[in-house]
Amino acid sequence: MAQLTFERKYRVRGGTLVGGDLFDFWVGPFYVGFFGVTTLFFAALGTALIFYGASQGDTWNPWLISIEPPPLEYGLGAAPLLEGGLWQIITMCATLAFTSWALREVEICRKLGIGYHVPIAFAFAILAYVTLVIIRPVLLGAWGHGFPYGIFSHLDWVNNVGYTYGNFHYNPAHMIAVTFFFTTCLALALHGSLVLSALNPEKGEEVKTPDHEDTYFRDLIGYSIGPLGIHRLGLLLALNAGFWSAVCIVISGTVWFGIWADWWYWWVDLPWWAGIEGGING
Ligand code: UQ2
Repeated sequence: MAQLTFERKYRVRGGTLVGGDLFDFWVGPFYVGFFGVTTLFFAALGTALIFYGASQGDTWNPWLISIEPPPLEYGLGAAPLLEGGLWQIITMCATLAFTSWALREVEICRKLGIGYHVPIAFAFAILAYVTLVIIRPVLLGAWGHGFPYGIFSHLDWVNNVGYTYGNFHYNPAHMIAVTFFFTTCLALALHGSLVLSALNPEKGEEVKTPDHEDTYFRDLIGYSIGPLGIHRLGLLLALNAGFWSAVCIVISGTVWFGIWADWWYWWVDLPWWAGIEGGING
């Protein structure tokens, strides 16, 4: 069936978490629902506040516009609008918009009777953001530890936080996260290329079956993870990339305060090579 004809078939009532039938309708191709309304509301309010904040700043250069979090002195208190208060409200709007979007995904899953894989995956992305602007600032005792909402300014923030802890590349959770990001790229490159090689033949040629895909990797490395397995693997890799990113930042300044390179002295300091000749402790 063509997209535009089968869509109607799946427009079933119910599955809503909130609001019953009240918002259970579509606008064009879009399902609305209670959380469609809240997504739109918080996204629009947050965006409007970003523009208001920009109008109160000293530039309209899109690279330089920045909505700053409050100075550290405000701790976890509410700040005046133009001294980080806007950042606080925008952060709330963003978090509620993202969460609403995830719950709208849940409602659509329920309508269709499919698994919750997509909202669960999105929840990891939300977790990464919330870790940066809520969880870690709360643990450190000041909203000022959140990152500023600007293109260059957030890059400066990453740079400065990185050097505060020496060099993030020595952060073990950062290492794990980066490894997952790269492995995710490897898996998607393998998967995307393999599927296209079989499903997108030259003119006049026939589409090949999943058997061809399995056989390709059996021939190459003696193992195929399978057409379902590759998607499980891909999801696992991607979720871990986001998760370990959140771990990497939340442990910086909460469980480890110094430079990350020093963390590795646990290895150098292992008792069984204390005093080895020529060694660092020798
Ligand atoms: C596969 C398979 C697919 C795939 C890919 C593989 C038919 C269409 C890419 C091969 C993947 C393997 C062997 C796992 C690689 C491991 C890592 C950590 C990247 O077998 O089934 O389905 O797309």
